Amino acid sequence: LFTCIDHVAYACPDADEAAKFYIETFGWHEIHREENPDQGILEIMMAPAAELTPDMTQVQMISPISETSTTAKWLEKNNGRAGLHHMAWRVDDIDAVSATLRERGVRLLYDEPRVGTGGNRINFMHPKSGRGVLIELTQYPKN
Ligand code: CMX
Ligand code: CO
Repeated sequence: LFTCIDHVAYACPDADEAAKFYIETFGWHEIHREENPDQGILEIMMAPAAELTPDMTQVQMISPISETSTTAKWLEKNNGRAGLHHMAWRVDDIDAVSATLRERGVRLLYDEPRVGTGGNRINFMHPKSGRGVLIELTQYPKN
């Protein structure tokens, strides 16, 4: 059911600046960027190669674009310090995975998946269910 770690997310006040650092210092590539008003963030997907290959793990740079976003709250609680924020597992069928996880007592944040990066369907396991780690589930659009 789980394919791979789709991305690890880094929350910071300025995702653009963080992406620039990865490009200039590590030679990474910007794969995708978008503003997600539902999540209140700017997100930039970075990868070690210019083309995303199946199963490649990305780094997602996120920064708040709204003061009320959960990412703004997270940064505030972290005294403005950037750091690792969540990891995301790529899944084939988020509805089936969610149902199984719920059966097993895992707390998911949303009743139904919401729209994430590139139109993916996403949900999150609460950090209390993820042993202290916020875990995202992400399903790519089926073509
Ligand atoms: N990683 C680990 N633990 C976290 C956490 C994180 N990113 N964010 C919060 N927590 C912990 C807190 O430390 C706190 O623990 P204690 O109760 O032990 O102190 C607890 O969770 C509650 O935290 P809070 O600061 O009171 O925050 P909220 O309950 O208001 O919100 C959460 C927490 C997870 C529900 C909220 O951040 C959320 O809805 N996240 C999902 C959406 C999201 O992260 N969007 C950005 C990324 C979008 C994307 O990747 O596409
Ligand atoms: Co994410």
